[in-house]
Amino acid sequence: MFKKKMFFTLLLLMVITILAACGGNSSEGTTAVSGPASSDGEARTLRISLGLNDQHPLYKGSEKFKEIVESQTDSLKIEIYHSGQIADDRSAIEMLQFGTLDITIPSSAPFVPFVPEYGVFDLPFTLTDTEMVDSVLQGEFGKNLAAKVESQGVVQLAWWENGFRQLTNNSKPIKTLEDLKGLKIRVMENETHIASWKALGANPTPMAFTELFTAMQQKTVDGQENPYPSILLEKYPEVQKYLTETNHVYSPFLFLFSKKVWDELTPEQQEIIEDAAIEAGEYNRELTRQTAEEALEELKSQMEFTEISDEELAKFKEAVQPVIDKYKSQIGTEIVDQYLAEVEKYSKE
Ligand code: KDG
Repeated sequence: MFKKKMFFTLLLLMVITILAACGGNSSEGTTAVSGPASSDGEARTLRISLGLNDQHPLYKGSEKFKEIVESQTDSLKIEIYHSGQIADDRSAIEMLQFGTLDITIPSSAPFVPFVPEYGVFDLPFTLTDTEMVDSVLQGEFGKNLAAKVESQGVVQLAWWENGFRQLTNNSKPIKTLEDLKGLKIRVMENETHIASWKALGANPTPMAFTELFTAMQQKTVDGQENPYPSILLEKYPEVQKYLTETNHVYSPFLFLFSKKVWDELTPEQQEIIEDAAIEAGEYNRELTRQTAEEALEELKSQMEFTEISDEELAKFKEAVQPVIDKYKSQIGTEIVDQYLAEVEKYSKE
């Protein structure tokens, strides 16, 4: 009898040990990449996932964020993973929701399936210059919008900048709406972007950013659209001949933090991180704008550059107006009206 009891006790102990050992790997099946809570005085490691490479102002801004945080506390360490090493934008956002990743800074477009109101930024030809961008995003509108995301298991700490998006392709110079007919263009995984390029006569293919360069190299697509810094620093002239200035959409970057991880931090740690995200965001925006100007000059020497005349641009805007009307309700009529009012207000100033 005693031997039997001993046997079962030992068995129980073994099961508990095995279960404890498995606890480290996240139940969601993804490898836990969020740093352990620091109970033993060890610094907690926070990992940032980025889609762009380490030459981009997004990475430079993240380095600034790391520098500020680590200069203010020994309790936090920041590790930056660029070029989609950990995940593409959508998967990275999902990992934040699970708490298996701490920070990601995607464009707003891949975030729309999570919070539809962010679709306001996908409405073409609304934001037209960086001063307008700052007055809309750094003002009440931006603050109120960012406050809507916590229900999705993330916290938005700041607005960083991707920039005004431009068109590249490998087939022909684009000067007119007619030139876009049938052009196979990679777009972000976002319904409004797909509908906009269809309305312009092109043939849009939604795809994760991490797959884009290969798709152009293998001619799965003819072209793509991104801001000048990404076009230059991700080396698109190696696989694209033609560059067209369209400024068709402004893409903000969202500094997103896992709500699960956020709630585990101390109020002091939260304050340091939030202030650093805002300060590094200012640095990122300035650097991105400077880089955009320099990149355009460099790209003009590497690609055939064309611009769209005001007359043709009016045709572009007319062609996408039905898309704005159609997606207004899907994004949310109230938030779209507020957004367009902010844009209008600025245009009148
Ligand atoms: O992480 C950065 C990417 O989110 C960003 O570059 C996405 O603009 C983007 C695109 O074209 O997918």
